Amino acid sequence: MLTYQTLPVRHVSEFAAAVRDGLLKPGQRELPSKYLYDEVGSALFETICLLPEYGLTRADARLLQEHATEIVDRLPLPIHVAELGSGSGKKTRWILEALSRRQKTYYFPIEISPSALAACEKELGQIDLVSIVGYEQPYLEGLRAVAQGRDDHNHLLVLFLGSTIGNFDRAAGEEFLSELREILQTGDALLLGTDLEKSVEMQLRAYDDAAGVTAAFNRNLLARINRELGADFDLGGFEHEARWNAEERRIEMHLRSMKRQSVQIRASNVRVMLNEGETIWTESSHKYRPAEVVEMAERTGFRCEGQWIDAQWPFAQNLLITG
Ligand code: AVJ
Repeated sequence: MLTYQTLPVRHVSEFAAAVRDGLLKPGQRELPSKYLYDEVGSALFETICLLPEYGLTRADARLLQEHATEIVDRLPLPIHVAELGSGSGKKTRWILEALSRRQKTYYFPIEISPSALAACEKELGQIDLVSIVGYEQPYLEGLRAVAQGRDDHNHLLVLFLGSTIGNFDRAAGEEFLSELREILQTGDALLLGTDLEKSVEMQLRAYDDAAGVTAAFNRNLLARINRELGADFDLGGFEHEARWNAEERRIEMHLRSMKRQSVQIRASNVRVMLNEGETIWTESSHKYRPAEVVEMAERTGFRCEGQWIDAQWPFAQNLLITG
């Protein structure tokens, strides 16, 4: 059974203001990456996960499939499971099945996209001994609601998979972990998926695939702004670019304006002039070193209880326990 704890519909104005601020930013213009994931963007991302160049999701799933029992064996029981960004829920199955062999399990996917929540229910709704309650909220708000609703003898396992943390820059990622820690109690756990550094060629190909799916995913952000904010971006006037920022150790996605052009965004009440060659920065994917994750955990009130690294695609599952 799935019940939605629905918030009032977020206003168009929040999106319009974020687009306005990002496009008017002096120096590098940018758009917040969270807006890449509308219904079309989420479907394109699901397709990215199938691409041979993008090994991240398969590595994430493989680690969970191979080590679910071992991971679950290190958890205090009974335990409820909350997931930040349920996605389609496919990878989560391995953890929920392993847990449900030991206990009746409650699973709380927290996700702002109603379509992703629905997909998750469809994927995971029929596992015996698992009850699903979806929270249609931002991550930490949803997690607070889950934490408040539990009784004291139940621990909480938070899943933050797929290297979603990589969207944050390092300082913000650490701040996020600290805030998350504050919501948890001693002995609660966080299973954190982190994509690891690999060869620059491999990383660039993962974000600039031959079939152009990632390019479509990136351009869809402009299409979405056109659709929802009454803008007139000429999508053909922008080129997808994946860039390795060696100093920050992250892949950046940009949209490069191929010509000098002006764009009007009606709901943002703004017109911007883009120079030929100028870019709009749309997403960052930070890459980590295994030891760095352990240190980050320790600085934010966790200890790393286990780290599993995929042999084919450098990616780590990190089991962090609150101290
Ligand atoms: C969903 C944020 C983990 O950074 O690899 C994939 C998003 N963007 N290809 C990532 C993404 C372009 C993905 N995350």
